[in-house]
Formats: sequence, structure tokens, C-alpha cells
Amino acid sequence: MKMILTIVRNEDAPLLLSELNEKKYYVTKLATTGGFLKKGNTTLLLGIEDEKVEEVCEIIRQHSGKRQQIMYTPPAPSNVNVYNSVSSVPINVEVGGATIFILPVEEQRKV
Ligand code: 2BA
Repeated sequence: MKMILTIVRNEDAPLLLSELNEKKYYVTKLATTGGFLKKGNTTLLLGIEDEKVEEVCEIIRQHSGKRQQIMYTPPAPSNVNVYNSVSSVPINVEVGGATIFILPVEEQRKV
């Protein structure tokens, strides 16, 4: 058995949690804070069988892994055109990224 401890962005947590719940995984969610940026993040704990580790890592990657996202820069005054409408510039930014720790678990007991 393994304990998966994963730290994800708060924004990524809701969809990741629903996917894990839908796939019938037991999850504990902790509200945590990154020690470097001092910003809130989410830590999830999952006790799972060894053979499920890759599947769970893949679900985490799909919902919290690094990915490209189009963002629009705030319009600069020079971008106001003759029709008085503003245009902002789309830029491709990298968002997300999860940290995963996989720990051995000797036994799970419910008493
Ligand atoms: P990430 O490496 O994506 O880490 C995101 C968050 O995951 C971290 O938040 C921390 O809460 C957790 N985390 C990552 N690796 C960990 C580990 N080995 N042990 C325990 N927790 C871990 P923050 O600490 O606020 O860090 C935010 C981002 O700042 C990090 O993104 C990384 O890009 C950078 N960073 C963190 N510590 C750094 C350091 N000592 N020097 C330079 N950059 C650092």
C-alpha cells in the first residue's frame, strides 16, 4: 500500500477532487500554505493499493499538471482604437504543476 501526498494549486483542487471521488478513491484534503510564496495551496492525502499509483498520478497530472493557457494582458492605453474599444494581447503562459510524494504504508487499520 502507498500514501500519495500531493500538493496542488487551490484552483486545480475542485476538479481533481471530483475526478478522484468519481473514481471511488478515498481522499483527505488539507488547506496548506507554501513555505516559499506563503500562498495557500491544497494538499491531498490518498491511501491506495500499489497498482493504483500510476493511475492516480495520471489523474493528478491531467487535472493539475503543467499546461499552457492563453491569458489576455490588460489593455494598454495605446491599444484603444479609433472605435474606442480596447484590444488586449493574448499570451501563452504555463500554469499548474503538482508535486507528488509516494510513501510506503505498512498497514491501514480502521478501529
Ligand atoms: P513548486 O515547486 O511547484 O511547489 C509548489 C508548492 O509545493 C510549494 O509552495 C510547497 O508548498 C510544495 N512543495 C514543493 N516541493 C516541496 C518539497 N520538496 N517539500 C515540501 N513541499 C514542497 P511554495 O513553497 O510557496 O513554493 C512555490 C514555488 O516557489 C515552487 O513551486 C518553486 O517554483 C519556488 N520555490 C519554492 N521553494 C524555493 C526555494 N527554496 N528556492 C527557489 N524557488 C523555490
